Amino acid sequence: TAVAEVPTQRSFVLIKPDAVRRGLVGAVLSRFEAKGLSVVALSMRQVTEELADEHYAEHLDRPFYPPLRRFITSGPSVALVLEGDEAIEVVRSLNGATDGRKAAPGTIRGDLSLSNRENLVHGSDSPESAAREIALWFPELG
Ligand code: RTP
Ligand code: MG
Repeated sequence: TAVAEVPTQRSFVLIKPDAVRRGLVGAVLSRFEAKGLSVVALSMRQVTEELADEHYAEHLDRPFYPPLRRFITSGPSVALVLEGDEAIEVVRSLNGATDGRKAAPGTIRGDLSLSNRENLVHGSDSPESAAREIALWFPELG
């Protein structure tokens, strides 16, 4: 029987304004690179309210969205596209659970965040989300 191929994927990652403010861009990026993921694109961005609303379209009606939008537009972020075997799931496992207080030690959020909002990093949650987010943030990669 044939063994399923491991898919090479691209994931969209955002190193959020709290990480930039805290001087943790290098520490966060190092974890992804040390894992073996490749940087395909990298750009510092000041997220506008319009971009925030597109990026977080699925959360627009949530009660936590207004403070999330204030946070994500509060200073520059670093946008990345990372590539590697099963990159989407690998990035999310490196990121850890959403709430930094509950995220496992050894993960980026578990080691470096104490917040359910200011949790340092975003990673695409599915191949469909990755395609949508990469097209939104890096249309030149399309
Ligand atoms: P992300 O999208 O940033 O990778 O994080 P995630 O999948 O782990 O979490 P998600 O549910 O997509 O939430 C997006 C971001 O919104 C903030 N958040 N605040 N209850 C709250 O106050 C709350 N819940 C989520 C976090 O910044 C989260 O990463
Ligand atoms: Mg999410």
